[in-house]
Amino acid sequence: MTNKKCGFVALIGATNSGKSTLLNTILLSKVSITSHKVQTTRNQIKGIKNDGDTQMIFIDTPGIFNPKGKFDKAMVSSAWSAMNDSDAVIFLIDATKGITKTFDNIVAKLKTIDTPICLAINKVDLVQKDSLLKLVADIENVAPSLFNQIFMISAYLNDGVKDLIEWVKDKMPKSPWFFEKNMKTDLPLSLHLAEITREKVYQFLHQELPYSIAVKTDSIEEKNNAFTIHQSIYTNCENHKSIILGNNGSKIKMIGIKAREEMKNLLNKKVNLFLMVKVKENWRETPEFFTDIGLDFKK
Ligand SMILES: Nc1nc2c(ncn2[C@@H]2O[C@H](COP(=O)(O)OP(=O)(O)OP(=O)(O)O)[C@@H](O)[C@H]2O)c(=O)[nH]1
Ligand SMILES: [Mg+2]
Repeated sequence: MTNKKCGFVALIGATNSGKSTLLNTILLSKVSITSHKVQTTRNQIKGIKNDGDTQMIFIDTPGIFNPKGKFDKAMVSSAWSAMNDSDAVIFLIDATKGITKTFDNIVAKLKTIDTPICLAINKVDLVQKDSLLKLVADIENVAPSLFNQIFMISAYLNDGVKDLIEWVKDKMPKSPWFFEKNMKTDLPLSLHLAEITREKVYQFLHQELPYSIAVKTDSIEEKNNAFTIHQSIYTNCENHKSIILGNNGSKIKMIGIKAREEMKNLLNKKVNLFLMVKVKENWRETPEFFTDIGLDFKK
């Protein structure tokens, strides 16, 4: 008889609450991109954590927000589907934001599932203890007995995360492992590399621009102990294209340097990276931009 346990854990929360940061902290490795801008994660990103006989498959999801267009809707429904298919749910909230409209929306959905749910109040490094205690009391008022347990964590500082992992471990069902022992993620390499570049674009660009950006890996070639990678950065309009390029190409150059550095660490080989900026006005309505990252395109 096997003692193996294995299950799926959905990380659910408002955009910017720190879900991707938490995933990377749990894995002690960067798998999911993060940024201080909203709507960074666009699809489900799996991170695999093994502890003894237990395999925990954490699913980072797009943040919950009020979706408008087709692409937004596909992102949010991908988060809800992760929640529905999981063996345990971690609901992450930002301690500095408290109880918001999104909190109420998520609580309403959580009430419809039977899965064990814990609440992780994140970014506790940014708030006073008094206000935290009040927040917990308020939450217990609005959602009595919904949460199996409440944790106070700082995903960024890796504070309180160990106890959270123990909670998850305890909730995993008996099952053979789904992934090999040394796998950290099932993210295809081409997508992983595109995400790295998207993160760097976010770092270097003005607030509203990220929304209009998509990155695709066009080719990956390994030769003479080095990788040659070609990628396209898509944007909605010519104006945004010039912003991404910067004066004399200064911005795209910085994006390339930073992305290449991270790719080199991931691949452990020299990397030659070629970035092209392209305008595709309606990429948020184009099926391949959904399916490439595993989102459902609905007509
Ligand atoms: N001070 C502090 N900042 C944090 C903490 N956790 C996350 N952050 C920051 O919060 C911002 C958002 O983090 P992400 O991990 O990208 O948030 P997310 O929930 O994945 O966001 P979406 O993908 O847009 O839904 C980043 O700037 C993080 O560095 C924390 O514990 N403390
Ligand atoms: Mg994220």
